[in-house]
Amino acid sequence: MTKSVEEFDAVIIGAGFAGLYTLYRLRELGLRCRVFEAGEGVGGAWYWNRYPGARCDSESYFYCYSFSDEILQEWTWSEKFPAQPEIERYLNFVADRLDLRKDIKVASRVTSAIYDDAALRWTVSTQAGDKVTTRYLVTAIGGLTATAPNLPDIDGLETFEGRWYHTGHWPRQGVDFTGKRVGVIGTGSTGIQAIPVIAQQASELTVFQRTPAYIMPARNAPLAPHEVAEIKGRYPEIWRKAKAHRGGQPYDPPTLAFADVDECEARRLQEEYWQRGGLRVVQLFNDVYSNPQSRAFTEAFFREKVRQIVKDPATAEILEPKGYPIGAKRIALDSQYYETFNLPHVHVVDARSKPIRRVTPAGIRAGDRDYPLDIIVFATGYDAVTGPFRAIDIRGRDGIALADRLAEGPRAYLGMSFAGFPNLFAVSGPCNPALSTNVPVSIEHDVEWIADAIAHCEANGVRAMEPTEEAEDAWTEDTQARIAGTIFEQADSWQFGSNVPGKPRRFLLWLGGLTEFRERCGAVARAGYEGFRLTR
Ligand code: N01
Repeated sequence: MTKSVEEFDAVIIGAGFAGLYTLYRLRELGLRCRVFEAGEGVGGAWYWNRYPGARCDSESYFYCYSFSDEILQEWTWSEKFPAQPEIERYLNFVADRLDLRKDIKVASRVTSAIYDDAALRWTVSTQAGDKVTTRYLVTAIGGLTATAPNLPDIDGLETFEGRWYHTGHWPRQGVDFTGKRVGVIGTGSTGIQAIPVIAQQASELTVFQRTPAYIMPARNAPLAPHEVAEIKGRYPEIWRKAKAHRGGQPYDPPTLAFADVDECEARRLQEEYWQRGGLRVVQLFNDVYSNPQSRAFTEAFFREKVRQIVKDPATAEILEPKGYPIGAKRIALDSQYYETFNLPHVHVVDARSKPIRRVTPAGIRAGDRDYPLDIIVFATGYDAVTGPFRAIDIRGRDGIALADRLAEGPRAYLGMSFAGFPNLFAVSGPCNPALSTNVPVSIEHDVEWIADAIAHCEANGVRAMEPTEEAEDAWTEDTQARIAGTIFEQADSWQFGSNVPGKPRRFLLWLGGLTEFRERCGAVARAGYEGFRLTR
């Protein structure tokens, strides 16, 4: 007897910030939903990213959902910058509070989603053996995830006699570095968070740095009860500001230009911001990215800070950010990163002048030296944005493979839909601003827009909705056009896909900012879903 295939109105892939909220909104529409999640619990990126020191660079009070007053009032953040376990606990709290678990199947990695042109339905299969059909398919798979790590193809890794880990796929039970000689490859946001924590246990820590990052002190601290009460009391204002901000943050845009103050005052202000900590240090001047003088001043300030903190001049010189403009790669927040290099057992290798040649059974060979290691940590990032889509076999009308379409570079309409893939919606897909913003605010926007689009289909007898090729082409071209002349062109980064050998150098994010994005998507909906083909 053949097993009957379960039918859903909506299948959602992923149970992180995006998937949980999508489930909530689509259930509110009365749809029968199923979430498939690869991890053994909810959390998405915050389930997998449990490497030492994993923490959010956005402040906790606005790195969360805004849609529920009850959740905002009932949940209390303990720190200014929340660590991974607390964010994972928060997402579990939300899942329980909204009774979401009954529609979530964990430990079920989606392997394929195949569209049936005749039935206008998707068939979704998982590694756990599920096979279901659905009318709507929503991907909530994130853009920087364990499904698509960037693991450099370094000769000899298979011969290594120690253990190695990628930060995006960290063992749940943790890793004990006590007494171990550890090598960390990569000094992006992740490496910068992990290195000071690993250094506390390791007997010897060697950091292989190819490009020095621009780094600001987080100055993380516990949140006092009076601060929590003050935040909870002004949430309406916080969200009004965040949603009117191009980066989804509740900050006033900087009004000061570099030329407004003399150099002495500029230094005083910069120092004040540095002492306060957080990403705002770089937001002192409104022309830091556009005025070469403003930029040069800010970059020099950062380099001077490294020389002040790091005692050994040769080490400081390697760590000083240089070679590309500030902001062209993501700026990182640290807790004791530079100070860590003052410890006698911590060393940095300039992997630009002494490239990693191979992994040997005993460690890493870089330049003409061998570094004996017990553990190698790859903090080498992700095959971002298109990688997670390409990891699933998604086939649309006429069997076209999304992986093939995205192999040539990012493309999508409104960063949320693909021509040839009816009723498939992507939260924070390619050509979307989300990863250049405070992500939960972007996610809420996308989920609400998608839920409205689905409600429109349900109310108007629309059986299938997909963007036209022309609309997708125009949005994709606009995504690339917005990069021209910006500082982003002057660095290799995951945003460009240039961190992954062979990946086309095409910008993955739409840079218009969240406010313009909100207006553009709203206008499309108000015009009866302009740019979409609606099949009744
Ligand atoms: O990855 P990255 P990440 N040999 O790609 C180096 C988000 N995030 O995981 O710059 C030697 O930024 C590479 O060197 P280079 C955030 O959006 C958020 O750190 O290519 N080195 C670089 O130093 C972030 O931007 C939070 O020259 C190699 C590093 O590895 C994104 O995730 C916290 C190499 C990779 O840096 C990715 O950050 C953490 C090789 N073969 C991360 N290959 C939050 O706060 C790569 N590298 C929410």
